[in-house]
Amino acid sequence: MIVLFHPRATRPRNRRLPLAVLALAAVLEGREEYEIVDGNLEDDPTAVILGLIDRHNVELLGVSTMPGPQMVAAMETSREIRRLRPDVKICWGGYFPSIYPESALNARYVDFIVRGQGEDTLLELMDALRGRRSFESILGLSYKDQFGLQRSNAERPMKGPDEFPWSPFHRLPTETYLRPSFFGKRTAVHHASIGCPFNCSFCGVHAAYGNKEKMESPERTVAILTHLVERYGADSVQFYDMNFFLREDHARELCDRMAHLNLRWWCEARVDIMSRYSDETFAAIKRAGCTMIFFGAESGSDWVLDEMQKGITTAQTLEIAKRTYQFGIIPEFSFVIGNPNDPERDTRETLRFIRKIKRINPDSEIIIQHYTPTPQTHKAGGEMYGNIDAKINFPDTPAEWATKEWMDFTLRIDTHAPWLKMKTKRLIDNFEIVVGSRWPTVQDIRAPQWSRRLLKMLSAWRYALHIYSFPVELHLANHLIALRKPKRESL
Ligand code: B12
Repeated sequence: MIVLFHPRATRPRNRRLPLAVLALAAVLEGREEYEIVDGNLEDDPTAVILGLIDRHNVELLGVSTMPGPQMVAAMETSREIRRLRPDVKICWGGYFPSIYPESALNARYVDFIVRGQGEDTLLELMDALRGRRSFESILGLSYKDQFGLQRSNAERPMKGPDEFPWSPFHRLPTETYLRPSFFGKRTAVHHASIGCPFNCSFCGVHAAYGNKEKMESPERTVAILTHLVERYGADSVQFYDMNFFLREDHARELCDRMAHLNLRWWCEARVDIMSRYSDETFAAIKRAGCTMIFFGAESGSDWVLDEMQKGITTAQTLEIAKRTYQFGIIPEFSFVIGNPNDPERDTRETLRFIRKIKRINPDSEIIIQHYTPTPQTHKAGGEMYGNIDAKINFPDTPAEWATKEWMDFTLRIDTHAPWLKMKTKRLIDNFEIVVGSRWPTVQDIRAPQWSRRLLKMLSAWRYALHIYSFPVELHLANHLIALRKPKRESL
């Protein structure tokens, strides 16, 4: 038996379908005996895994892990299983081992790591474990040889979603994953494409997927959505693709085909691509139920966008702010502030730019993040954005990644960036709370109306007068609101 483990990545009330293990389960279905254990559902997943090991012949524990708290949960369970059942082989896959392969493999309790797309690699690994092929012949696999030395095989070329079977939703209590959100009472998640063809030098996606994107056929996307609607009652969906709208003809066809499902949905897109779309396509997107689109606007300075190799301009972002307003779609603009070469200028210009966006489209949701470097070792000549490779030493082991300092880094709470003066960091954080109070996010469905009114009232003068420092009253108000929010979700 294979146990696919998805360690806890979020609070139970925010749980989503664990797409990574479902994608792996799809290729195991009907060929291998397997079980999925989801840490977002189970109180004690380690005990559940131990129970499975005791009742079955478990040949492999496959652990899916993203950087962040999910990696810590992966580490704790893997360590415990290795201590109590040392014969079970453990394989890590997902974004953490794909971006930091050596660090993951340095753990004594990790025998194999799968970099990038995992379906075929997992099947081939099972063959190798059963002595039917060699480990060195498996693309995308890193492992320890008989002398304990790390071996890393070549990358595996990526396949498109249509080349794999559908996720076996029946192997999970799928209905319990459709949670209330701003988009509906029962929000599902789906990935309608994989990979990203762009080269942004702050992003971790190429480490897992190179620089290609492969799209699912519109027929298949609609068939899966129809299944989620008819079988599980989904009324809304979040598309987790890196670029949902890569091609206009594809977007148009998909939107026309899915309109009858009456779903309200969210997706991620690029401002350069969508600013070239026609009004008819925007209207079709809106008709199909698109409610909100996430855009990586990243900066209010074109010189910063160039340094990031982002491939967009600030003019395109403003254009999108305008057009989404015209078509009644909420844009969610995300910013990565703190250019290592001139963080002060980047911050000044970006805050000014965000104010401009709000003037054009006050409905815009604003997400502010501190620049958190991610290794670009998988790209030819890949240097991290800001040329800071020499200034940062990433941890060598999962245990070091799990320390408070590196968790704060991963979660973008405090990156300890040597180029960011405390004064500038504070300005970014203070601006974030002022703008977030002046326009509280519509996505917090548990926030009562009074709390929105209170935050708007308290922050209006600060925003109007550009006074962001010491927003103590806003911190207090947010704290109070968090305490008073209903514990159980309701719409
Ligand atoms: C959904 C999602 C989340 C969800 C939860 C995901 C979950 N696992 O439950 C939430 C919202 C909780 C989340 C949170 C965070 N996320 Co997130 N998230 C994503 C997102 C949008 C989709 C991931 C996904 O489901 N992909 C679909 C599956 C099918 O693909 P996959 O995960 O790559 O799995 C394949 C392979 O990796 C491999 N594989 C995976 N696991 C395994 C296991 C085995 C055994 C094997 C063999 C293979 C294998 O095979 C799978 C099938 O091919 C990605 C961006 C993206 N579009 O990919 C970001 C992404 C993974 N997140 C990211 C980050 C940074 C975070 C946060 C740290 C953000 C923050 N500041 O808080 C947090 C940390 C969360 C935590 N607790 O650890 C980054 C990671 C890269 C990086 N820069 O470090 C990404 C890439 C976004 C980005 N562009 O920066 N996230």
